[in-house]
Amino acid sequence: MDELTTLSKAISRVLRHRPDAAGVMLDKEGWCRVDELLAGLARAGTVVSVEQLREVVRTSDKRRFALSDDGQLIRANQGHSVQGVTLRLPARTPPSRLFHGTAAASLSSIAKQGLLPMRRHHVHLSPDVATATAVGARRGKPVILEIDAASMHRAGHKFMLSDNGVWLVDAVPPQYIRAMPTR
Ligand code: HQG
Repeated sequence: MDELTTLSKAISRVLRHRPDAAGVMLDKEGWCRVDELLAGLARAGTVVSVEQLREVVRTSDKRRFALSDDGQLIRANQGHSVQGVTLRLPARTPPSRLFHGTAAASLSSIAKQGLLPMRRHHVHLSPDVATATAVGARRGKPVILEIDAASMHRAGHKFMLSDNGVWLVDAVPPQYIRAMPTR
């Protein structure tokens, strides 16, 4: 793994899951002071310069992080599990179909329960099959689920779009999920 990826993972962990591990506080929308984050990471054994941090933000393939306009604050755009952070994203009308990549081993449980956020705050849905495939491939050979977002939306489910293009919902009931044929 290259150095920027290692740093990106360390920063993701603090900003999404474990601010306490670096001894930093996130505000209600997930923002953290950059100087506090760097000091906290250094205390925890990962020394990162402001320039490296900016490079991580700039080069993140999924635009995982956002810096405030003045550069003083940073947050993860989505993916949180930490208590007390609520992204205030507006409700949006989704495209008629969305996709979710998962592992074959999860299918029977998903068929019964639908998609649940598991340890995160939301279920993450992708706008295209290629992205869903990459997400699912993190767990081995991916299985792609097609989500009938139009029907869900009509039924009153709230959809939000993160700043980096991930669609977020509280859950997806089984009746809106269809497994796509594997290619
Ligand atoms: C599965 C990455 C059994 C779900 C990606 C997934 C994404 C169930 C896993 C972001 C289930 C949760 C999120 C049920 C859901 N029974 N399994 N009822 N409901 N699952 O990592 O969507 O690189 O929390 O299918 O790109 O895989 O980190 O969610 O396999 O955007 O920036 O439970 O993480 O972004 O896993 O990935 P995750 P995800 P980063």
